[in-house]
Amino acid sequence: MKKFSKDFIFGTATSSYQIEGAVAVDGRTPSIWDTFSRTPGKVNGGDTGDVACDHYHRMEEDIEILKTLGVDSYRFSIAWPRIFPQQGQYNPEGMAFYKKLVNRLVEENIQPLVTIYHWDMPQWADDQGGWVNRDSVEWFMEFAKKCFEELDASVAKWLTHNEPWCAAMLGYHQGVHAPGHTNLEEALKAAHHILLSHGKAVQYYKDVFGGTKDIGITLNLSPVYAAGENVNDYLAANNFDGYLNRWFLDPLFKGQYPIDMMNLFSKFVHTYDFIQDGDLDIISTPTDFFGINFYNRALMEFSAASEFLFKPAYSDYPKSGMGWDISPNEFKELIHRLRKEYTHLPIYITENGAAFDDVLEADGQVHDKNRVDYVEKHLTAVAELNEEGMNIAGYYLWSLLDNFEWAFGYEKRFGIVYVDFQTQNRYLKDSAKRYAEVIASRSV
Ligand code: GBH
Repeated sequence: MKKFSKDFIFGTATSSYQIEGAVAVDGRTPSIWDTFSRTPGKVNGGDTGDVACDHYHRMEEDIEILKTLGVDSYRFSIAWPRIFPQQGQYNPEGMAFYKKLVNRLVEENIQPLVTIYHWDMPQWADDQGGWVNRDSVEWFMEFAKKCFEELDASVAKWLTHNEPWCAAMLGYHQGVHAPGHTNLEEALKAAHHILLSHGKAVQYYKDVFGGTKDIGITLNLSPVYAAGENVNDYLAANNFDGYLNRWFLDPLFKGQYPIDMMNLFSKFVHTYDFIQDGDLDIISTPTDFFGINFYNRALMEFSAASEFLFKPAYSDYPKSGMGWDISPNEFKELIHRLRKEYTHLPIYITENGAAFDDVLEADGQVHDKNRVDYVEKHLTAVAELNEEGMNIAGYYLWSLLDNFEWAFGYEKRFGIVYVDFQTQNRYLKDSAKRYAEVIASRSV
């Protein structure tokens, strides 16, 4: 049995577009995900976030579930097009929803961890180039400032961005997320402007706004391994590590982009002039903590045919329902590497969890033993890391509810609470009951 300290933060996480629904309510305008999901062929089954978990209308019920779980904290994000439905037009009605949410959480002694941006950029911003346009930094700042002004008093911690790699690379390079472009130069610009908007928001929060809460950013990180012992596979692994991890870690913590990757990408990029003097100083502005979303390790092999010489290799590891390797040991190696090469900041695991094919029984039970195992293994790893002095300050299970899993629609279920999307009834899965026990006993 592993023990957690009394200050360790147990939480669950969600994001606005994935759970809220109510996409045209109280002045909200479309986001890039409304547009993308309504474009035929982009999302599995043609699913959209139009209704999702209808959380916008069921906030109270969902807070009751958080109380049943006994979480210390709840992580959610703010829908930008509710706050600025049009450029320069602040919408207090949209903000009212989040004010109510943070106030209710505080009343229930649940600390709000607020993600400012979790991928739902307003369509009006995308119409002007989205994150590829450097003006996006100013658009984001206007949004972030309103969030600070209106919500800071009740918020426990701030995250500027969730997973810039996904927003930039999946959205602008691979085209599998909104806005669905396939252009590396655009993706690198998008990544740069997202990181720059992060640094500016941190500086503004601390120096101008005078905020006293902790503020940070969350990256999705996967430790990368070479499939074989040969030098080509090591090259592939290095390149994938650069593409996924170092392209974001290095500017944030070392104030520079990895030069090997700049070199590799340069075939597809006309100029790096979008990286202006002083930008990297802003991007590397110190934060108070570091957020990591961890799901899986990556195993790569050499591929002469692929643009960056890597491709995923066959792995005999057990898999989650996404086909991702279940790899708690490699999670520990990732944290060791971060401690050695990047940062001593407190680390929060801001997402960890797994999709599986859940079955809702006639009696309302969901026996998701595989998810219980997954969570126990990763929480055990967290506890072991803390025994080694790695300072993991908290853990947020992804996700509170089954929800809109981006390009996979509603087919993939990550929740510890089952959502019947026909009735919107919620059912605690076994994993939710187990998590409640872990939290109550502060041990796994
Ligand atoms: C998160 O993204 C999101 O923040 C969240 O909204 C989403 O619902 C949740 O996870 C579940 O998907 O190493 O080649 O196997 C997930 C980010 C990025 C994690 C890609 C898995 C696989 C890359 N994902 N990664 S690979």
